[in-house]
Amino acid sequence: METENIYGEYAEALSEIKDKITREISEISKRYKESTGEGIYEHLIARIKSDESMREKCDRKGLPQTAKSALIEIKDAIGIRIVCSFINDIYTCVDEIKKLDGVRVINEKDYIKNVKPNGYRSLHMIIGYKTDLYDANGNKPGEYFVEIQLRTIAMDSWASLEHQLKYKKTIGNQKLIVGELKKCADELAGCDISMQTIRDLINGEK
Ligand code: 0O2
Repeated sequence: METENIYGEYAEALSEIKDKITREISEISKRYKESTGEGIYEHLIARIKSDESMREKCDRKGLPQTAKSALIEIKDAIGIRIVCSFINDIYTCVDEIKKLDGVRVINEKDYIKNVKPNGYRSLHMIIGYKTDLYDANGNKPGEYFVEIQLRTIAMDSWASLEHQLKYKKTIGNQKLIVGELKKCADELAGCDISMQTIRDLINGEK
């Protein structure tokens, strides 16, 4: 028997909203490029959390596997990752996203200022996004949630490698590996700061 996708009748709306907000963010970057010559980010990836991952997340959080859990309780069915060249661009991007029509900030976690103990750096934002479509609470206009992660290229490479390594079965040396990963994260963070300084010097900012 074929099981229905956890997002059920809302699957199409999710995809529409993902594309719409992606377009709006890329418009912001285009505008910046027109006025400053540089885009606000290097690249952006948008995804809908897979049915399997969402069901697993519902289980992990002790929630029933329903569209309501997936779209109301869990707020990262739509995920957008914005990878910026420089640290300051992350904060500019955040400010611009907050100004978009229909956006409401639900929460913001700054793991750049408050680095996770393993060295993970990134800025996470959950936003509510108003739409003419029905949401899983039965409201129209409805509200869908989007998780936005913003990182520099260096933070992104570290997170991708750390994510890969986490799933590798390691026999021993766990402590050493964790320590080395943290060292890499801190060294990369140092490079991010230097690159920002170089850019500011070139642009004549203090
Ligand atoms: P995926 O497949 O990446 O989407 P919650 O989202 O409620 O389960 P929490 O802790 O409140 O958990 O969320 P938080 O801290 O905002 O982190 C959520 C996402 O950030 C994770 O998604 C990862 O993508 C990323 N992340 C957080 N910490 C780390 C880390 O130490 N290393 C790496 N590589 N990524 C991290 P998921 O849920 O793992 O799934």
